[in-house]
Amino acid sequence: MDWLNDDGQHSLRVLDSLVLSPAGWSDVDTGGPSLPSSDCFLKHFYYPRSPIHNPIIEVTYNLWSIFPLVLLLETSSRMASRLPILVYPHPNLRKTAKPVEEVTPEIAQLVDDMVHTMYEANGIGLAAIQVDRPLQVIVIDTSEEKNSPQVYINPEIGTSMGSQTTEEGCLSVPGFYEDVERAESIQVTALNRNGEQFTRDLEGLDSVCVQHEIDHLRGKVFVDYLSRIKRSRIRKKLLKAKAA
Ligand code: QAP
Ligand code: CO
Repeated sequence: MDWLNDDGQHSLRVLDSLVLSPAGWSDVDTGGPSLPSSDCFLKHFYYPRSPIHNPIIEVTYNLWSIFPLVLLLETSSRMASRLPILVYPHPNLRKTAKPVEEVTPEIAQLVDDMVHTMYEANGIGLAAIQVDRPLQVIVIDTSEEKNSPQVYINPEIGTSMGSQTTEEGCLSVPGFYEDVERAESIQVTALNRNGEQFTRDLEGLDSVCVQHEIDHLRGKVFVDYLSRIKRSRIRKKLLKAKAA
């Protein structure tokens, strides 16, 4: 929570929602290097790539002037972490994911970590199984700008219609892409990050991506749709790459 920066000064990362609380700090979100205080000033300002994460502000401060802020920080959640992704044929990719009983702050943190991990790995979808958490949680973002994360907890496909063939990849099968045939459109019911139920009609890439991720929750990987010969070639190459 508190560490020394290069100059040996104390430095803090502050969630912007908290910065609004102390009097006179509300102009911080303009991003300028202009925090108006004699013993505390804005050092650095940036937005992480995931919009559902809070913007981070780093301030250099006088220990005593920041004291009320330190108390607020103790109740806040930590920054999103990049989680290690299991690579095929890791046996844990074959587990069956358990339903989430309640969307607790820990589950919300897992969601944030997964979105962050997906963006860092340049993915468009990630299931909790892939980060070795066998829970029914998936995140996707098929937008061009990578600013529209979608969260599906305990997802269930109601109806599905038509078919489409898409070249798929998988963060757990790095470097391999193959055509897979799936339903064209689906209706999915799930919980969001706030634990609220929703139903959505998906088509195109969103539909493919959610179907691919729901497969992960059942221990299924897209290579299972390929011929045995293609699958064993991929398996061999990834095992070899792991050993190297
Ligand atoms: C599932 O997969 C998906 O090999 C998500 O080197 C993919 O995000 C559904 C990725 C395509 C539908 C169509 C794969 C990134 C990302 C790699 C991914 C790689 C870097 C895969
Ligand atoms: Co995948």
